[in-house]
Amino acid sequence: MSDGTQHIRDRKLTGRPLTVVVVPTYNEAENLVELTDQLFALDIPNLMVVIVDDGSPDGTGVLAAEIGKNLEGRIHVINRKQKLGLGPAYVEGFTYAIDLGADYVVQMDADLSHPPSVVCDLLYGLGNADVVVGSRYVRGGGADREWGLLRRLISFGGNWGIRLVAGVKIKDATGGFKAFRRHVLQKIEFDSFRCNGFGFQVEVNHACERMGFAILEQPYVFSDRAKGKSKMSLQIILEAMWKLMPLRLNRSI
Ligand SMILES: Nc1nc2c(ncn2[C@@H]2O[C@H](COP(=O)(O)OP(=O)(O)OP(=O)(O)O)[C@@H](O)[C@H]2O)c(=O)[nH]1
Ligand SMILES: [Mg+2]
Repeated sequence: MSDGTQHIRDRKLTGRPLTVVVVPTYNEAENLVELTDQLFALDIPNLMVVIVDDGSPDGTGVLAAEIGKNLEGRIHVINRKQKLGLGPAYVEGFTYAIDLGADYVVQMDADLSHPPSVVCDLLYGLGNADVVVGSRYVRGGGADREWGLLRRLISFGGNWGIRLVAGVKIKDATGGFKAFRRHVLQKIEFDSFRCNGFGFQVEVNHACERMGFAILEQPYVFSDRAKGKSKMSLQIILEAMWKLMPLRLNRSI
């Protein structure tokens, strides 16, 4: 696979910013082709995708490299040896994206719960903000249309509880669909983060608020994964509740 320098050269020639989408994966082979097809069909001129795979037994990492062969260095694959969690995977992917020279970095799940078409809206929002957070809980956003009332209440209540525990103002504190200007990721001190699971998303939001970055919430409608299995577990939920508590002490809201 090419190292992607062609696109960096293109940027120097055209002056177009480089957008890098970082996607952590664990056993997402069933979703990867659809995801990358949809992303590269978007009207984003200088786009690269970084897949951070944790040694998926279903061959996601190998598949990602295969897909990349036809895409002239637009897909980069970071192969980690074992499942080490969402948070560290993102930190590695963000660092890689910055090293590639990304002007804008997008983060999203591989399971198509985050609609690729909304990536354009997130990037558009960066015209007026440092960080744009995809949000299910602002006007125009929402959860999967198939969800019943109980599931909606659990999801909304969980997010509300976490916001309270961590002292985060962003309405969708737990989601992992966001776009950042380069300088934001360069300034966040990821070494101080404690969560490996979805609590990582809350830590990022907390850091962005505390550092005074301009933050916008962009509505989107979340869809349940159609293929593959969720990696959510009770352990990850408990980790978030337990490790996020001290965050509130670091700020007043
Ligand atoms: N590299 C890496 N990726 C992970 C790990 N755990 C989850 N992921 C990926 O992170 C994204 C979110 O994981 P999901 O299993 O969809 O979890 P979720 O979206 O919080 O929960 P659901 O709503 O149940 O799907 C997906 O792209 C996963 O493949 C991990 O340990 N390492
Ligand atoms: Mg998911």
